[in-house]
Amino acid sequence: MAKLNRVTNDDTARASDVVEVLKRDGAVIVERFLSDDTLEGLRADLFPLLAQRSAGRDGFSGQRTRRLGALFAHSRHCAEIALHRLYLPVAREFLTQSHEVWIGSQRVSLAPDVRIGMTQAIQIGPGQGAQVLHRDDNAFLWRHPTNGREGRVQIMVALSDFTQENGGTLVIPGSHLWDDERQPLPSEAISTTMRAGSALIFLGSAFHAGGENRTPNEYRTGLTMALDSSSVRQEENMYLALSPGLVASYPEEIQRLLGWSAGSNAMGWVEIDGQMADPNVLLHDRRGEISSVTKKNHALPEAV
Ligand SMILES: O=C(O)CCC(=O)C(=O)O
Ligand SMILES: [Fe+2]
Repeated sequence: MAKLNRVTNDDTARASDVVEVLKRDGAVIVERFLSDDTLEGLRADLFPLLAQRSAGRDGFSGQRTRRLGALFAHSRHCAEIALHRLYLPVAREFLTQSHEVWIGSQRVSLAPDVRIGMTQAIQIGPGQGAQVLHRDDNAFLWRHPTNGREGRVQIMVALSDFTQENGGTLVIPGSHLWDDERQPLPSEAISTTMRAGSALIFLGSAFHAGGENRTPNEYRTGLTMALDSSSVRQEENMYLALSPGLVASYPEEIQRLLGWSAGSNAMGWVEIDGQMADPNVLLHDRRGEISSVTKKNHALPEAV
């Protein structure tokens, strides 16, 4: 395949269109993903902070690449990306598949929720060489082929134009279907070319890398975010990156996506008055409303 497939974010585009391409290719470009106002807002919030960051200290991070994390602390527009109608429902489709398990004598169906696993603005500077091809779900030691059970659906939103010359993300379409023995080759990768405001969505199992920036003075800036299954630990430590007060200032859906939730598979509970409780109540000082996650979510038998 010589190029990545595209879906345009217009009135007719549906999440299922994005899912279909992702299942087949492992990656898809969504054109006009952001409104012009959101794009301008993100650039105004993040570019001055990126300018103050040092470049990476190792080859993978990129010695001519600047990175900025904790993005929900730096731009409230991140919420629009996480909740986007062509991203969150797409991620849910891949990440929230149910599993049948035995709990005592009961056959119970458990499904993970979605969490924001990491956020990062990445600015690739002139002279930066290509990053090595990798899978982002390596962080979870995920096995491949995944047979459709993905751990991550990642997005790379272009905050500047992405070109073949300035380091547009390299992707190997179809590599999400490969096993763990097959080595990725640079000759198999193609560049993501897209206008600022468009986005590349790719599965955690797809091989990709930051591209080489061969321009004399052009910076390539992208905002990446991961939506992960709540059955894995978040890669970025959100509980240290974001203060509880800041998280509380976002809508409850974002609070839960950021990890302030025990979710449906009881990952992340906190003990309150002897109960394994949903931590979301601590953000709002609603301790009186605690509910035990084991009772609520697992429908456990009364006595085991
Ligand atoms: O900057 C990019 O295009 C991709 C970077 C990347 O894949 C990573 O740092 O894991
Ligand atoms: Fe990556």
